[in-house]
Amino acid sequence: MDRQLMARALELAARGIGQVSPGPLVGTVIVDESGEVVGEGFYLYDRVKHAETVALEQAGSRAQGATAYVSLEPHAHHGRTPPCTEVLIKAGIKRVVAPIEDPNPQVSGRGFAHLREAGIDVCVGLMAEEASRLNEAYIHFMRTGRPFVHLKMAVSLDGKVATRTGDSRWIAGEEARARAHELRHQYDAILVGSGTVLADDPLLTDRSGRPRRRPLLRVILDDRLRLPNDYQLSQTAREQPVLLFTSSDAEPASELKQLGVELVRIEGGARDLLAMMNELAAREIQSVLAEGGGTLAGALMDTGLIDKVTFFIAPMIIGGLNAPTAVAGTGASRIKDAFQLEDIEITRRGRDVEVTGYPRSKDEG
Ligand code: AOF
Repeated sequence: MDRQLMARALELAARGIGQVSPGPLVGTVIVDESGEVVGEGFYLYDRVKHAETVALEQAGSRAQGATAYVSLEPHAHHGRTPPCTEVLIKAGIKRVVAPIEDPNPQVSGRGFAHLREAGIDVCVGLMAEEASRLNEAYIHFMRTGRPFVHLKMAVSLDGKVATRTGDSRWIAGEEARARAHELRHQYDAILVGSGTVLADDPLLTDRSGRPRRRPLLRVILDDRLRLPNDYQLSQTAREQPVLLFTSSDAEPASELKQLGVELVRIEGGARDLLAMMNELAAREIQSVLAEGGGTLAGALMDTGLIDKVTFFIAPMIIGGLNAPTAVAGTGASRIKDAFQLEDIEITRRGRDVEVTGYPRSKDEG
């Protein structure tokens, strides 16, 4: 029973996808003493109200003596809202079931302590893995102060991302490409290297059709400032933000600026990806979907900045020694140094196979 209700709280939390960053996804279910669900709620950043408050308002007086299933530790500090712990205590909640602590240093552990001090029975740990996964970007952002970086690539069986002439449309089939748009919806920013932009002239928008709080920030790493003015990204920069990182201070910048492209100079360019991530974090970008190409993927990999990986593998062999592969950079010198994945999920996407996983030893520093 507890598990089913926590699963429901997580499901409610997920309704906030695209609308909570830089905050967490939170869902709440209130169940009265007879076992009836009397309130449900989830968090949306712009609604301000926290999940617990939404659910308690629905429950009204029926919250007296009830159990609250909350997908994240209720916060005990004054943020944009009064502490949720106080709201739960005042409503007469008798028991709180929550999977994990809130990694926000202003909260972590204090929410549970506050509830216990008020005599509430607090049960922690149920579905902790699922709850951590759901909020992986928030947790990473809170702990490291850097955005969560998910590398997504589409490759052939022989690991190529294009032919020797640069043709890449399409390696992944329709289902895999639809899935890629689902992924875009979950992220605050999309990141690509200028090589990919020059080759594909992409739009890089979220076409999931679902609501987002902030537009998907389109981030280009363009060391030599090669983005042409007449490309889709430059031409649509007024409607949807484009942020270009470059190490160049060349002249064409002024025209791109006029088109609405925001330029940020980082001295080291691709060699200083950390500076780029810090700049994104300063803009409250909690998560980044990196979509290649191989040079960017290699640089991210060599710098240890990848937190999650999704490869769509298409059943085709492109061949050619000079056809680009998914990950360039320096790479591993020995197999034992290769980037190993764990917690792997393998899913069929039409005729393609999706492999998603996490780096084996994650640098949380
Ligand atoms: C909860 N329930 O629904 C949410 C929580 O002031 P805010 O609204 O921006 O939120 C500040 C912090 O409150 C946020 O970083 C996180 O620690 C917690 N969010 N807590 O109990 C909720 N959204």
